[in-house]
Amino acid sequence: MWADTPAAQTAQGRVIYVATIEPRGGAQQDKEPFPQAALPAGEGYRKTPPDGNGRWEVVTYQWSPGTIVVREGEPVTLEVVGVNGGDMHRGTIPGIVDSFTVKRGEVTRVAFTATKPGLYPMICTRHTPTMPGTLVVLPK
Ligand SMILES: [Cu+2]
Repeated sequence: MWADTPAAQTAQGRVIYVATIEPRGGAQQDKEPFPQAALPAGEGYRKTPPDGNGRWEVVTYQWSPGTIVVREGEPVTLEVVGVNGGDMHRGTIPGIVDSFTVKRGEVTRVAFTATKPGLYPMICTRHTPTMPGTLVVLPK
């Protein structure tokens, strides 16, 4: 079983530690009224109306850190731990990494060597539009 998990992929080069996180806020309706305006569409935002106790909440999802810097030609491994944001994230870095899955409580290792300098989005296709990170590939 262990051999089949993503974490079994061998780390190569520099290891960069990343987490999926879920910033969360809320208030009591009587002190801070629930904002009625809808948030932009997509699973990347979640706003919960006041519950029986008058408590309302807002949640979003992020990669932490949101900006990752590597060098052209440098072998790196992202070691991504699923902390929050639901049970699972579906990641992609178009042009660099086709897809990877991050599950809560597990580490997914994403090994790559970027060969072209530039800015690449690191997207979670489940939590759009709020979960884009940026992979910065510096020229050699
Ligand atoms: Cu996500």
